[in-house]
Amino acid sequence: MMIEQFKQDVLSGLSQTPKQIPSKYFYDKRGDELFVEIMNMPEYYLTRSEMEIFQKQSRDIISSFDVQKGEEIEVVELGAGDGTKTIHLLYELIRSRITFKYIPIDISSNALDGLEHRMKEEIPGLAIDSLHGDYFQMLHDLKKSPNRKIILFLGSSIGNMSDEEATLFIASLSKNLNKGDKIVLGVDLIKEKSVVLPAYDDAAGITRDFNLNLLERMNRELGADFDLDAFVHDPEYHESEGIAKSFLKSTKKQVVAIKSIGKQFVFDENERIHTEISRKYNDQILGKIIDQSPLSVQQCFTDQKNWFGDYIINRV
Ligand code: AVI
Repeated sequence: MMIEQFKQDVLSGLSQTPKQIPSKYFYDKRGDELFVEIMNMPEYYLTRSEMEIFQKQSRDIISSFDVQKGEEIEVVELGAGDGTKTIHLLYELIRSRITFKYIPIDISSNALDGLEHRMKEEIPGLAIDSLHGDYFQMLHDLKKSPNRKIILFLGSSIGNMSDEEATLFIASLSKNLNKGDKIVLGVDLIKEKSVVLPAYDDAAGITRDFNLNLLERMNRELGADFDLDAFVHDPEYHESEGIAKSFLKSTKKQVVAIKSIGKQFVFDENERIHTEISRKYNDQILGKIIDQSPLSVQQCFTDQKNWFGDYIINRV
């Protein structure tokens, strides 16, 4: 099923001008490993900046939740990752004697198993209920619970959506929330090119490998014959637009065959495949996205350099 979708997306993406492939296909086993390396690179400030916010401001973040005495809440994390930021928030909830359940949701059951194991080890007695599946389906099921929910969507994950996709995502999210629920939305903030571009064009070439892995994946899974030496990683960022974009650029005129699709694709010299956008935000851009939904921004926590923001958003 998954492979059929992959074939369809590659066929339609490479038949378009300009050519494109959805960035979700970066994340096979190798892609997941490379992304962990990316998060540890000196140039990739995003993870460190958001970590600083959770390390230093978890108490204030919790105050913003406005939990009443005796109230029980549910902390629901979308795309839970490794939980290294969230754990600071959970520790602080315990310190504040707030009764809560932690509910990570992910489409990867592997990721969830690892997270649940680690969290239980770090926080004995933690009430954790991990849910495997589609975010919106799971949130829909959770909507019946009488407890107020805090939804965590961290790590600038929303940045990999176009503004139209983000608007739809936020609208679907808000439909599955009750009045009084809150969202903690982690976004990378618009800033100068000299900071942003190196995060997507690191000196060690890890991001290049991450991007090129998409071609390797198509070779492996779709029987394509991409020559990895004939494509280069080609990232760009314009501060006025606030979107980092990654491309794979063909260094020569060439024809690539994809066996399982039964098609050949012609690449001109310097023709590019658009593989990813990483949208950077400010108050106005976020405002436009939540404008048409029953949500309002309460406040924003930023790191000391003002590079990353965790917005507290209310379902009104
Ligand atoms: C997962 N996502 C938020 C990362 C980002 O910064 O857009 C993916 C990434 N792509 C290249 N480097 C990191």
